[in-house]
Amino acid sequence: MDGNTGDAEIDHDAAVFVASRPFQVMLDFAAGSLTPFSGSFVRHLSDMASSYEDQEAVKKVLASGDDPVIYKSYYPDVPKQPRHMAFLTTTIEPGTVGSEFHMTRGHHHYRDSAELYVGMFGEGIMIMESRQGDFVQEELVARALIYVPPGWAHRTVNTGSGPLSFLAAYFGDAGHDYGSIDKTGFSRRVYRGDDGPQVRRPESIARAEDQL
Ligand code: PAN
Ligand code: ZN
Repeated sequence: MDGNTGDAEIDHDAAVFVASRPFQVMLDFAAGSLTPFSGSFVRHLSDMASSYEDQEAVKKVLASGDDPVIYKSYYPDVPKQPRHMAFLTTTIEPGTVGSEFHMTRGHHHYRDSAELYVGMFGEGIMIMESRQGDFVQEELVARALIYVPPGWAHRTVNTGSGPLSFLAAYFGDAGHDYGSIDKTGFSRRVYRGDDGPQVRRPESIARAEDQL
């Protein structure tokens, strides 16, 4: 099965715990991959077109016949069940769509549970938002560990000039809820500014709030 496919990925019918054997894989800090890996997925711009604010910019790129790779992930074969720990590497290519930096689609977990991010190389920002609307941003760079508590949606943004690569470890039965983020988005987005990255509310939301 493809990785991170939403609710379908959780093995609801499985016995409470399925034993599996210990294994070792190598983390490639140069390529941002795992060796060996049992699965991988690539997200192109067309796979997450609606995630970006500037829809004119998205249309322009896709109409030119280009469909750039935004990020690629590698994962080992870990049961998607309680008490297992899944992990995945992700490498986000540098660039912007309009003035918004390349980023992951972002998600909640169906089963609210914690996640640990480990920066491997590159420069980025993780934006996180609780179900109550609290917002936190943290820098994701080599050797940074970012702890995402249960109930916080998360998205990773590449603000650097080269690829951003990281490892994320999460509960086997966490599941990935993309729908709620696709619907509501995050309250902030990350833009290329004259003096570096800017994390701010999208213009459309800021305008609506001014009118309240
Ligand atoms: C990460 C993400 C990965 C890709 O492993 O799944 O970076 O981002 P999207 O899943 O938002 O496309 C993670 O947070 N796993 O739970
Ligand atoms: Zn996650």
